[in-house]
Amino acid sequence: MGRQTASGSKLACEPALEKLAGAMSNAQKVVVATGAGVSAESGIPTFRDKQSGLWAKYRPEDLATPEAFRRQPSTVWDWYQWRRTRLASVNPNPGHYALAKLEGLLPALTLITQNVDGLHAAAGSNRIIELHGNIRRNRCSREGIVSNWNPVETASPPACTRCGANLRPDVVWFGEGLDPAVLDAAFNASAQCDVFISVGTSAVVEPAASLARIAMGNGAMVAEINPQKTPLTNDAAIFIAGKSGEVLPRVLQLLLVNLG
Ligand code: BV8
Repeated sequence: MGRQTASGSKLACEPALEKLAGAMSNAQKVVVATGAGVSAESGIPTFRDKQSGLWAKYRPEDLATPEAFRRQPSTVWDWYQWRRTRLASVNPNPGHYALAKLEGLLPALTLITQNVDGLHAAAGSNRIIELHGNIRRNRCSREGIVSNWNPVETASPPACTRCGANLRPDVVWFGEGLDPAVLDAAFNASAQCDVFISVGTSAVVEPAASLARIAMGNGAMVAEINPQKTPLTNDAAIFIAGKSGEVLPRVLQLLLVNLG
């Protein structure tokens, strides 16, 4: 299957979009795997973007670790509070909404996300595998019991009301294993799909980056939507160079035509 590269312009990427929509309408199972780029048009900087303000001097990968939380619990907690508070003024974008509608159109569509911002659920997606947890939840760092984030909580970090240990964000940090059940679900969905679409991810962080390879290894057609090329691009059957908030609504339009 010849690989098609398309530039961001609507006309130029149209053939690739039609090919992708055609494959999706004939597929038994579709997986869409998203990264931080899908939330970029909602105003949330990606991990590749430079951080701003107080956090400009930090790299996310230096803060999102158990060691950083052990060493500086208050600094790490405050970084998450900054990210959470920013979420209050952020909405899903057309890319999130298009994925929620695609889920309604394609019963066997599974959404796997690396994002922890909860915007896919906010846009109406239901069948979501959150690989790296969700920033809107906390968990006790000793008991592991999950609770919702309480915006009015001021302690940094708060103590568990049961055992007194620090609460932590309910996310997976670098160097931590993913929830085995979540990872199994993601591996199974990727291994069983006919079409795998990687959207808005630099395809670097593992084990998320391996999902496309698993799909490819099982004969799925792999497509990528990203303004930039990534380590996946050269192996993808279709590469659409564009923003998810523009490309995904177009894929939805074409699929609606195909499915009549
Ligand atoms: C694990 C939650 C093993 C937290 C995240 C050394 C030491 C320790 C581990 C490692 C190591 N070397 C490698 C590893 C493995 C490590 C890893 O992969 N490191 C990378 C840096 C090489 N992985 C792990 O540690 C994982 N765990 O391996 O465990 C283990 C097993 C058992 C027991 C113990 C240990 C855990 C990884 C999860 C880390 N947590 N998030 C939080 O958010 O605070 S990762 C975080 O970064 C995100 O969730 C996301 O996954 C990742 C960022 O990647 P992207 O989403 O792709 O975003 P990025 O900014 O990179 O790219 C954005 C893309 O969007 C770009 O391509 C851009 O072009 C594009 N874009 C921009 N605008 C748009 C767009 N696309 C479309 N439309 C647009 N408008």
